[in-house]
Amino acid sequence: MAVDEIKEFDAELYDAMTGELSRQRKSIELIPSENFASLRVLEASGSVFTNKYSEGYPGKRYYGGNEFVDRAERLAIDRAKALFGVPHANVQPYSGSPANFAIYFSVCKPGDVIMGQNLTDGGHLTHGWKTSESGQIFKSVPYHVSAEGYIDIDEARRLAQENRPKLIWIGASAYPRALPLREFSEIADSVGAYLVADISHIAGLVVAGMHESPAKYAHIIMTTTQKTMRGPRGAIIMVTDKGLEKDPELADKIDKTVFPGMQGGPHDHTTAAMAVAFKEAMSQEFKDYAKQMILNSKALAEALKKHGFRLVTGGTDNHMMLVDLTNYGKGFGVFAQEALDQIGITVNKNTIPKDPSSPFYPSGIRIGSPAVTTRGMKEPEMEEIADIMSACIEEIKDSSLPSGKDERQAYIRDFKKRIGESARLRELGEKVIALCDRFPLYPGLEY
Ligand code: DSN
Repeated sequence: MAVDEIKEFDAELYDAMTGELSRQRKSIELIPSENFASLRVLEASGSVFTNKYSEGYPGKRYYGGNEFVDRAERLAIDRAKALFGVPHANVQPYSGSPANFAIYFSVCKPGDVIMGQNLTDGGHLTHGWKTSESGQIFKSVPYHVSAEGYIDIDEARRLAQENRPKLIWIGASAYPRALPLREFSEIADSVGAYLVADISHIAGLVVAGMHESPAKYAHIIMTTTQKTMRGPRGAIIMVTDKGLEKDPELADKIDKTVFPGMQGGPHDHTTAAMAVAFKEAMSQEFKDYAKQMILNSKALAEALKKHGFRLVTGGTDNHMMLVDLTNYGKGFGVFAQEALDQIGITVNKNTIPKDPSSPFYPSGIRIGSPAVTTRGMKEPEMEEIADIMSACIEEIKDSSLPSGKDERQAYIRDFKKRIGESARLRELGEKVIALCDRFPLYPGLEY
């Protein structure tokens, strides 16, 4: 997969592309929603399917010349149905957020009550957060996690009884434990709500049997395909048997909302890449990958705990964990993210339950194992990563977020300058590169 044409034609973009490839190769990627797609997936994403318009669905298109697109889309649909054990799949949503809005507009009307996990408790923006249209078009009644970080099922049950939502989300962006699917299905059924499982984070675990499947509990399942599924950037919406029992027209409603309700031509190159990723996800190799992802996540969690870090809920059942840094000070997640970035460990700052600070200056970081596991790293490397992270945090432990807004910005500017000059962080950065070099990424790929 050479990019010689770009190299010849556009030196500036070529420079950005080589920079990004080198960044990915030389850093430890711990953002739990990121991964490394296979060269096969990248080839399909960059294929001639980019050129085609195919509004409609296989066999029912508004444009000619779709016989090969139809084949690709049918492959993606059939493989998604087989992987997730569902009777219907729509593989056209451009991404997770538009997919979630397509679900809303298939089963809800503006002003209807919806329930989702609160954003600062680990939920997703589109599950009803106030700055998302989902929190403005619908009446959002969020549920929360307990002080220990587990979903507060009793609160969710009470809120559902009191508010009679039309739709309830189960699924999160920052939740390190198994989803209480059976409990949420009982809650949704008791008030006649649609239960929608947004499994964007855990889909790869679900298809490999490493997390319980929502297929028998939820009416609708949505997942993005680029996270633990290791596919292209896109999303799919599935209707379960339970969903069709509740509303035999549900699949049709979803399809009509996606197209022509909300989207025009599907991204056929992404559909093709999904087909490849789904075929990969059917393999024993993928099952082994998912198993190792969890072993690595647990090993990283244990190693961090040995270094004295507090993890929300005390650990993890899945591919991710939330590190609570409140003992270093309010908003310390900002410093941790910057300093780790400086040494080549990529994480994201994240709120922790009952965060004393704000989502922009949160007190924790969110980390996970999908990408490092794809690189081939195992439990011993998780311990090495925890050692490096601990040494990095130790180096910046005296940093503290001022309370005034202007002072904060000046302090963070100065902090970045200081970490850029730190000999200790430079030394840790060299360790990161040495570790990465032992696990080559895309060997043979030349930009
Ligand atoms: N941005 C994704 C994540 O990082 O979890 C969710 O949309």
